[in-house]
Amino acid sequence: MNVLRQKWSEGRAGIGGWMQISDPLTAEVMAHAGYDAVVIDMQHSGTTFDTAVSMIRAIELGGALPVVRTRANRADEIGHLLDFGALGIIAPMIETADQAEALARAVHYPPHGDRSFGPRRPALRFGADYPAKASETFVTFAMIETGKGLENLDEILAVPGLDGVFIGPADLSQSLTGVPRPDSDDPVVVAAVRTIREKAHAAGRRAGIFCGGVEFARAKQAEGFDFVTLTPDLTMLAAAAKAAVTRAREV
Ligand code: 3PY
Ligand code: MG
Repeated sequence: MNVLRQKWSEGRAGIGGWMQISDPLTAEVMAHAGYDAVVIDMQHSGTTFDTAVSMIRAIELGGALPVVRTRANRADEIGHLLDFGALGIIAPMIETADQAEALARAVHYPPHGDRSFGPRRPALRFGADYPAKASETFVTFAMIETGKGLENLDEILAVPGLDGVFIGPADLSQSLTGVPRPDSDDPVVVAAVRTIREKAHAAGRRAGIFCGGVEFARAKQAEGFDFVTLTPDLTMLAAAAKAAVTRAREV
């Protein structure tokens, strides 16, 4: 079973890593750290398709679920990533039910969608009957990260074929308050984040959220979020490097 579904069936949240560094070895290191899933962020990194595929393999090797936050809500990119082993898709900037429907159609084979047949890596791993069980193997999230997405949330949540919604707090905060702040404590953003979680759960869907820091992630988990992603790799590298240099200069 997809490890995120496994966690949810146990009433627990999935913990994700977030990768902006475009490198397979780093992906393997991240996966070995013990995250349930590691998300390759293709929207805001330099990660190309070929590198993403190598990172997907490395994440599998490290024992975590390979998930991709795609550059856009595009069926060709999404199908291609599923064909090469992504077991989770997070599509950015979903603002309407039509866009959510396009996402659902991109991930599922007919009759529930339009995914074109050619599962190069999943066929190796899941066997000849992969097409019949494909939809069970991956999870799909529509990102809610604008005021418009929030306005249309009820219609988006009513679209079949998606596991849930995933909040992009920086874009959401930018859209609602004019300032892009992850982990925002602005009351307008806090209320929107709560509304998205509550509505997702009322609709029988999962709620995930990007977190800049671990304390924010702990708080969101305690509130009932089903999937939280922790500090991005690049941010952790920058903080660790800076702390080491600062300490070394103290002599
Ligand atoms: C956001 O916070 O807007 C995201 O998309 C997370 O990277
Ligand atoms: Mg965003």
